[in-house]
Amino acid sequence: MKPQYDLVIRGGTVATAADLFACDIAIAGGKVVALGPDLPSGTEEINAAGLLVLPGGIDSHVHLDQYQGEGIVMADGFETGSRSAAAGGNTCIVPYALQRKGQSLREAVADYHAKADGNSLLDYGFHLIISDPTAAVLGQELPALIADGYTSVKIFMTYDDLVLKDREILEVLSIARQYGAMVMIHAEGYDQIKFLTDKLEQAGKTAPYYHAEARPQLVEREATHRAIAHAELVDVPVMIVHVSGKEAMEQIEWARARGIKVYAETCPQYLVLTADHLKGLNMDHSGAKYVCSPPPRDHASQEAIWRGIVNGTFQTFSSDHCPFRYEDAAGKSSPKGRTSFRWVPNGIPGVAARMPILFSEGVAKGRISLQRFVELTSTNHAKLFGMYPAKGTIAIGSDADITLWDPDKKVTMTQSLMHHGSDYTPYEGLEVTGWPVTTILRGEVIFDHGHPVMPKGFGRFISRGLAGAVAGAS
Ligand code: DUC
Ligand code: ZN
Ligand code: ZN
Repeated sequence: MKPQYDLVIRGGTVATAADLFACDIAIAGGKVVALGPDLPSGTEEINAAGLLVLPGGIDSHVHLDQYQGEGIVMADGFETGSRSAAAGGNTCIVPYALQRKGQSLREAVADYHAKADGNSLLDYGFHLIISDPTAAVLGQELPALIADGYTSVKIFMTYDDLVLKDREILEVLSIARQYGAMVMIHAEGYDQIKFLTDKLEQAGKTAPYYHAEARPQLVEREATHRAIAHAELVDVPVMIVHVSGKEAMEQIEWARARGIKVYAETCPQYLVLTADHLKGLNMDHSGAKYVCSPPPRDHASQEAIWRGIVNGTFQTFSSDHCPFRYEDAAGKSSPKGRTSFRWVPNGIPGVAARMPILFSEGVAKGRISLQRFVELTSTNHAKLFGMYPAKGTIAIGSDADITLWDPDKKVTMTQSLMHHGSDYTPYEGLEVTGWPVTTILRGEVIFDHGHPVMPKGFGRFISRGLAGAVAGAS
């Protein structure tokens, strides 16, 4: 008899954000078409006995091929970045299309399409980074782009090339409110950072570690509060990204208690790294490998972040993959970067490490349920960024984006497993339990047992809808 389906995944344990059940999954035309026991045969069959069958990971905070200033080159474009994401169990990423000052937003989006086109192994959308909110950007380009499926925007409260004034933030928020876009906010205050950086440099404190001292939690707390107050004034939901510790969390929890709609994201670096990593070996330049913003904090902050992961303060867990090479004049070791932490490019790779770290530290250690893991790594990203239920779940009619996960596999994280363009991983040597073994996008195996299977370019651009509701967020 002719097989009824393209692919049947048999004998696994399926986890969604809501349920955990044993069943087979039948796939046809890239979609899930049947769920149940003992399904008829498929042209291809995968035996998933002993494995978890999860919605493919969605990482909604990834930087690829993004301009970082003269002479600095990001270590991943769409080919290596999406391959690394697939190695880590992801089927969809949402990188940024960065508007440079003076540039039209449309032009920025066209540039990033050209970078991604034919290169991405995974499906992808784009968040817009607005650095120059001119009248034309706010009045025409942004509304038109939101209508075209670029339904989220990131804005920055720091960085010379990106920082927006408070008035500009308010203007972006009010356009987002009018057209229904989600605004992600990088909440660290520009002037406080500049002030502290100048003082540290004057005192001769230029090693990478002082990056952390130039951006203490207070700086993040102040900006988080200001961002929330702006959101309250305009009456629009916002998402505070890469929350690093207790002080920013308290602002978010305070706002939620007042009925302000604030979503929050955290990342693996705030669970397994601390500022001590920035000290390197005796305060040498190797600390630059861990320079990211906000910086990793201390053990008490890690515990606070866990509390927020468990109790629902956080809706998403993303990598903030922002990769540079270490032994490279165009990366962490630029001649200028060696003179002061001020010039070390901010960001670390993590798109392949994100899911294994949360699974191991969260699920395997009994801190969170498998359903919460799925919510944090996939479902809520799809809901908040307008891709649900095509993405982010396993249900009849959804895209067959599936990760087969070995919950018992013990792995020592190491550079060669990351498949990224950086020459290091900040998680080198970390022992984890649980690892993605097969990544399936729209019914096709794209990465299997450590190897890419599909060629680059298999991924498609996703025009996204507006944000949907997320359980647990006020
Ligand atoms: N902000 C990010 O979101 N990513 C990397 C660097 C940064 O400052
Ligand atoms: Zn940021
Ligand atoms: Zn980022």
